[in-house]
Amino acid sequence: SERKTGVLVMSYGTPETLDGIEEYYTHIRRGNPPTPEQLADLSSRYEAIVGGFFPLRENTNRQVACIQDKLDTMAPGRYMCYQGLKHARPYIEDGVANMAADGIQEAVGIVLAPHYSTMSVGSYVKRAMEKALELGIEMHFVESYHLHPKLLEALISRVKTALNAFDSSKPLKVLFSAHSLPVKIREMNDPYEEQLLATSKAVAEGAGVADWEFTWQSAGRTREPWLGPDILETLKDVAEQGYTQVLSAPIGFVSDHLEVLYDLDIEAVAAAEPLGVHFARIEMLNTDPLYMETLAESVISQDTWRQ
Ligand code: FEC
Repeated sequence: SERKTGVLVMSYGTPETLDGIEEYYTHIRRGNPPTPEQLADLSSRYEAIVGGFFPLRENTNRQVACIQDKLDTMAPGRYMCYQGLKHARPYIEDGVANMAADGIQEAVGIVLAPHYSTMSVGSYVKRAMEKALELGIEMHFVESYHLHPKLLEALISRVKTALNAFDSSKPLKVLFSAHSLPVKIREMNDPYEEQLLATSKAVAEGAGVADWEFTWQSAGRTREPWLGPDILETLKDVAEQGYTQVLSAPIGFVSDHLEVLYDLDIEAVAAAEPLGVHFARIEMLNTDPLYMETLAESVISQDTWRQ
């Protein structure tokens, strides 16, 4: 048939230029502009990361193009991908409006984050759903894909590869991590923690890793309590226990971006050094074909209009 199903691929978003950081940060803070100190601090983190100031934008663009390719292979002519970002243009609402402008009537939404939380994926879905209702598009959503066999396979192979670079005669801890969220998600019966532990356990088993822990990272700088322990605390603990090597596996993220290139590669590496711990991390998924297939297959499985 000629009618295409829209695919709204949603991602966090990043500024386009250094001048755009303030608007971006204000959006993340739900309209409250950051103080000059907060703005300077965030700008300096962007300036410190390698791979360009804002690698997330290119990575998201490439991911969306690769998902389109996979969908074209699996179901030629059926799908048309659109991008929708949480905190930058094109915003989620722009992506839905672009679908409507192209005459799309049915669409599937998916987020470039494998685990569901009401505060993460849930908020993307809510915004897309509201705009879709307004514009008369029927939308279904992939809420999580944290145990998709191809996602696990891609992560397991990264862990195995990274382990080869360590000294097998010295104690090593694998630290799985994800973005922390406010502790209040526990009162909402949120599946986030359980899903992250399930991915960690499956990847550890698949890679033959017996000695691992899950820890949080990148907690927000607000007064409310965030889920812990933070990876910087966990590093101190494992050093005290006699570990001299840590493999970091940030399974809650899928791209090279600030939370990985700064919080792990700069901040955690600097914290590990004086503790006598060698800290390295697995490669991010980016456009790994198995990850792209995970996304394409998850989209197709939510496309109930297919005959
Ligand atoms: O490379 C880039 O430009 C963007 C990197 C980036 C990713 C990312 C992913 C997640 N976040 C999540 C939750 C929160 C909550 C707050 C929050 C704040 C920030 C700030 C920056 C930032 N986040 Fe983010 N996040 C990224 C970047 N995030 C910058 C603001 C400064 C700071 O605190 O460092 C707190 C908001 C508030 O004040 O109320 C909550 C979650 C994810 C992973 C899932 C996803 O990708 O959606 C959850 C990438």
